[in-house]
Amino acid sequence: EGVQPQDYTLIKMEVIPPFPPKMECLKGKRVFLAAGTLRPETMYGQTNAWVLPEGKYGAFEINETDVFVVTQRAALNLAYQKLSKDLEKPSCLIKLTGQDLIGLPLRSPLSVNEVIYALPMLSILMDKGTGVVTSVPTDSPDDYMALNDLKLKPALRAKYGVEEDWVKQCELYPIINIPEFGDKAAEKVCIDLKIKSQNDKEKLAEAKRLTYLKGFTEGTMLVGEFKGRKVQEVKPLIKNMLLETGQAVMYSE
Ligand code: A2H
Repeated sequence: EGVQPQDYTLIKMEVIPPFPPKMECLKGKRVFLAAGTLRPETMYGQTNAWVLPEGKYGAFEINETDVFVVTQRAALNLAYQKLSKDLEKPSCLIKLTGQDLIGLPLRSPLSVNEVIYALPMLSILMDKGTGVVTSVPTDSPDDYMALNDLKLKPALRAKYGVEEDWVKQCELYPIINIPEFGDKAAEKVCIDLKIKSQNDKEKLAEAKRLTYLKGFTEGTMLVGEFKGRKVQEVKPLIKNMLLETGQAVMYSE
């Protein structure tokens, strides 16, 4: 881990009941995949969630009603940050793998799609954030390439039991304009840099660097209540709106 603390906004992506048999013991609880993001202003463009298929997750009680699906490591950090039913200690109701989560239907704040699905991403790090990521393929090169892989490769879908419909509904919905890169910055940069797949680590790092900086300094919102305003200006406003409405919590590590 780095020396600098990282402050993530955790987006509460609610699992829509009924739960699958594996998760039956969670019946009656509000269960969320909690996705760590540094770009809360992009949540309008969410198309799906990402999990690591072989990753180890758990369903942890945050309070009397809410359960977060995250890594054990994140649950421990959350407990130290007073986000646990028990004092300074995670309360795990059930262990799950990423594979168990694939295909779960979710309702996520600000997303245009009413229902989105959890899908596999192979580059997820289990020692960063919560191990759950929300996908915004218009503005995140990693998300764009992981989705592109699933769209183009039936064998990859078959391997992880991904239905074509879960991927087909992930249409790129423009949310931010960047003068140099247009309305779908991640797509443009991935094409320009000729990135082949989600495993193309070096080029993806360059794509991220380009879009992350420009998105923040030069981006303008195309949707939502802050349409027409600069990303830099509205990012804290959107973050606070999500926090105040209980649709997100802060998490640092
Ligand atoms: B970001 P940093 Cl639109 N493994 O959110 C891999 N990636 C992870 C992760 C994990 N365990 N936890 C979080 N992330 C992703 C939105 C977004 C993000 C956009 C554009 C860029 C971007 C939608 N996905 O990040 O290493 C999350 O994706 C570019 C850096 O802590 C999170 O923000 O700096 C970001 O990486 C955190 O990365």
